[in-house]
Amino acid sequence: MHEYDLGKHMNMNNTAIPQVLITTLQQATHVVVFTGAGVSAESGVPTFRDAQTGLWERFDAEQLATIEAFLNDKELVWGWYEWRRMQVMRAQPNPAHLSIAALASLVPKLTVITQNVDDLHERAGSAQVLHLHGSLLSPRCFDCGQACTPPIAIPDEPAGGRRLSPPICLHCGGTVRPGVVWFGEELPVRELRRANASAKDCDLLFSIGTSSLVYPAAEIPNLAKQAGAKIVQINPEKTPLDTDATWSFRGPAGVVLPDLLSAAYPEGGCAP
Ligand code: BJW
Ligand code: ZN
Repeated sequence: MHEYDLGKHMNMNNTAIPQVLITTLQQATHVVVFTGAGVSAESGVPTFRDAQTGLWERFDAEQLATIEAFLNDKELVWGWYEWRRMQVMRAQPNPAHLSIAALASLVPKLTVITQNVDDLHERAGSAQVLHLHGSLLSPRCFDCGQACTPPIAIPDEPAGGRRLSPPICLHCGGTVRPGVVWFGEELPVRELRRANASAKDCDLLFSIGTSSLVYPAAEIPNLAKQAGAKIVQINPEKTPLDTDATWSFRGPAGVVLPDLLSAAYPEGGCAP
């Protein structure tokens, strides 16, 4: 693994981009971008596990992100997810999301796979994003699975602790639940199958802003590597993927990605 080396190939924002990576990107036929919560951190959406700012620093995952938690206290869980949906609705895509969207027109084929439950990739312009962990914006009935239009906006609660009754399903009278994938739940089969197939097919995979701790999503970069792809990681912190990444950039995605694109595509890259 090569950590990026300040002092070589410096560009506008002082990220060192190795020439071999630039060439690999320029020659790639299928690029996969695999993202986690860190890609939305610069939009003000909290990550899960970051010290001080991560959601799990302040909230207990087991009391909120499992089926058992929902069945135990629906108002607590629904209120927490509505608070987070409001945060996402107020957030805007950042230069990392915009760079990923721009990459689609710079490489022959791009597949975007995200663990994120926000819609910031889509709002930046990415199409056909594979959401492995669902979406805050797609609630559905707990009992019959019927999709439900998200309720209208509610005022934000700074503590994120406001209890709210979940809506009732118009189809069967059941309770509406957040459209996310909780611990112990199966990932959406179609998305996971497509994500795994893309990983096995690509020649370059970017793993951006994920702690690489949650499975089966965390296997995706390894699937790509086993199939011969090169792996680029962008994350300010160390992760378990460090040993398998070909290049690791220890920095914020909103800085490193625009630098990488302007180094690889000086005339056609995005300048978000
Ligand atoms: C920046 C940055 C900047 C900051 N720029 N970077 C194998 C081994 C062990 C356990 C398991 C296993 N297989 C399955 C399991 C169990 C479990 C699991 O993985 N547990 C581990 C935690 C131990 N997995 C599951 O339960 C999954 N389901 C499953 O396996 O089902 C099996 C089944 C099959 C058939 C039938 C039935 C069942 C489901 C996992 C669902 C995960 N759900 C969550 C919550 C979603 C709802 C919600 O939003 O509340 O998804 S958990 C949470 O973690 C969320 C995320 O998508 C996921 C990943 O987190 P992510 O994105 O990596 O965020 P962080 O916070 O961890 O990291 C952020 C990173 O960004 C950090 O590294 C920062 O440094 C970095 N960063 N600023 C770039 N500016
Ligand atoms: Zn229903």
